Amino acid sequence: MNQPAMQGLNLGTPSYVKNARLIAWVADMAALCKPDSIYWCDGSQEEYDRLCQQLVDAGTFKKLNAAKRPNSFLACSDPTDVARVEDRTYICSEKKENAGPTNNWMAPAEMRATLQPLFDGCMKGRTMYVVPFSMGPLGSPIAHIGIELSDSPYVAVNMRIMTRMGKAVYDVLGDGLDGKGEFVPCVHTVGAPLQAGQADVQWPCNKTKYIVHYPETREIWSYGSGYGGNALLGKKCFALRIASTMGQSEGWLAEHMLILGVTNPQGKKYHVAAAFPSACGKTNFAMLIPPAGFEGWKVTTIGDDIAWIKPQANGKLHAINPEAGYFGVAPGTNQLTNPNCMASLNENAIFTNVALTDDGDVWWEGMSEPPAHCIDWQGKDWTPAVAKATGAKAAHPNARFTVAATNNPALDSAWDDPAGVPIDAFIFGGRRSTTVPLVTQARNWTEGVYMAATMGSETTAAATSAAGVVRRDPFAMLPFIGYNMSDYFQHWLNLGKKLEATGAKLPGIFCVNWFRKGEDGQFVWPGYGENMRVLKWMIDRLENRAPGKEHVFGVSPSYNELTWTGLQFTPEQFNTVTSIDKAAWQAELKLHAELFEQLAHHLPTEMSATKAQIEQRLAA
Ligand code: SAT
Ligand code: MN
Repeated sequence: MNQPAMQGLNLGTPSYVKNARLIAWVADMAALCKPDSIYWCDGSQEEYDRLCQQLVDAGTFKKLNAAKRPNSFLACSDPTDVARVEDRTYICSEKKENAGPTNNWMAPAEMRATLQPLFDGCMKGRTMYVVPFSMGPLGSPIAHIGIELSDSPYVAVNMRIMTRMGKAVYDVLGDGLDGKGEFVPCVHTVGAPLQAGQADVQWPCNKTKYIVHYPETREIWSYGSGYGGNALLGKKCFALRIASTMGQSEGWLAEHMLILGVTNPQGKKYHVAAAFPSACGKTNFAMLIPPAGFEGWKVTTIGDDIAWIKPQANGKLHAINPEAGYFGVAPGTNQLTNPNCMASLNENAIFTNVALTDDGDVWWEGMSEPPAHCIDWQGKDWTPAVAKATGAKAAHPNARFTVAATNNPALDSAWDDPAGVPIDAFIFGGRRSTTVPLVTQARNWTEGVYMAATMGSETTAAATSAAGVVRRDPFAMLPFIGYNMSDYFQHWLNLGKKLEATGAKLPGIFCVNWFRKGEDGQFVWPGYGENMRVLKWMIDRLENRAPGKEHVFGVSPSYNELTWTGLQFTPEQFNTVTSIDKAAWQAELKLHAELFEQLAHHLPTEMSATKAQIEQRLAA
């Protein structure tokens, strides 16, 4: 055997792993983290089953009733480790201005000095899993490779669902001698080393947490959390934060967008990429079922959360979903709001922080009638009476499911196509009870970038701040941009110019708001499947079949341009969701001005110029 040994620990490198940089890096990380052993994941079903059983034996997983939910598991986390930690997330670029005013920053050298003692011996008593993964179809020119080292088997099994994980990644990676073989190194530890003989806990983690990105060297280091985007490093850390910086330097886009296909009754297919902040029904939109009156229309899912989009020589933008699974919020998901999602969860699913029913199945708020009794996500007895008296939730509000995209009955046939799909339209959506119309098309690329840059959502009562405050979330990328937000706006503008120069037709850019409220405080637009009516109007616009009505902000439909078959929706109701209130828009523009002040450094002049145009139209 010619495998290198580090401090007595045999790396055990499989013979099919040939990339010298990778092997050296694993050796370095093993020497630092000092795991008891190293395990190289091959991504096989046998391995997945074995690791799940190991998690059951360790008490992290409960196997669900096989008759009700075949081959599915429930994990309940430590109550202090239940969501992404934005205040512990850092972009460590050499210069602070490159992280920009919306990111936490520390100088790389200072961060490395901070992390060094934390990672030293952090995996003692544990196994270090080597998790090879491709973000995007294996070998696709739009895809990229990552390797995650993690001391969490929960991470290893979740990564097998969420990414193309396994041995075949090493074939794409090669030996690295041809100058190719690039990968993003991702190190993750729960930060809970075990002393000899010390028993493990159900959900190891550390109260100190660091989610760290080094954009220049394209590295991710994550310490102290086992949950979601903190630990499944292919997702927000790689596919958005690091990938956005790769896109900036290489001329492509990494976006917080779902991708869907929509096929009309004549068989013509369109592709739409849509960005929404959290709690705006993104998964529902990605799995939309056309309503009555739309017989013959078909909506199919390519992705539910992230899009990587690369311009082609012909000026088209081709998009892939870099992920292979869905890590979605369970509470609120049900048979009425999202039947395709419910069907996706029938088997081979991992649930985290939902409730366990007495018959060994799962339940969450909003799924169905509450069970008479269940065990809540913290292991306590839960009954509707307890909930009424104490407000206790059976499932944590950020409880999640992890399932393969292939579970989705509405999965698009091209979802795994290495060439990606050509994007015809971008949608940007926020949650606003007033001001922003149901749907607006930007008159040009710059106006579209302006819409995306200024999008916002009203905070819900559950959030930390007061309800009703508008939180700006440019491009739904606020927590996910890996560099200066204003440079990102510029990147979008530059791309538009580049596409225009090819003479190709640019994708339409639309802004939507499903959440306008009436005087009674109730939502006016029915949403869900009915959003198809808006989607169809967008397609009519792309085909020059709908003249629309111009207003200060862009172009919106008149009542008769939407198809109303199968829905009772009066012109008065339509007016409530589309009207433009001058005073509200004047106040809105003051908020845009505040945002632009915060982003003043490198803010493209096109942003202030577009704002001035809207102001002029308002004054006219
Ligand atoms: O936990 S994730 O980052 O994967 C999902 C989210 O919080 O948006
Ligand atoms: Mn997301």
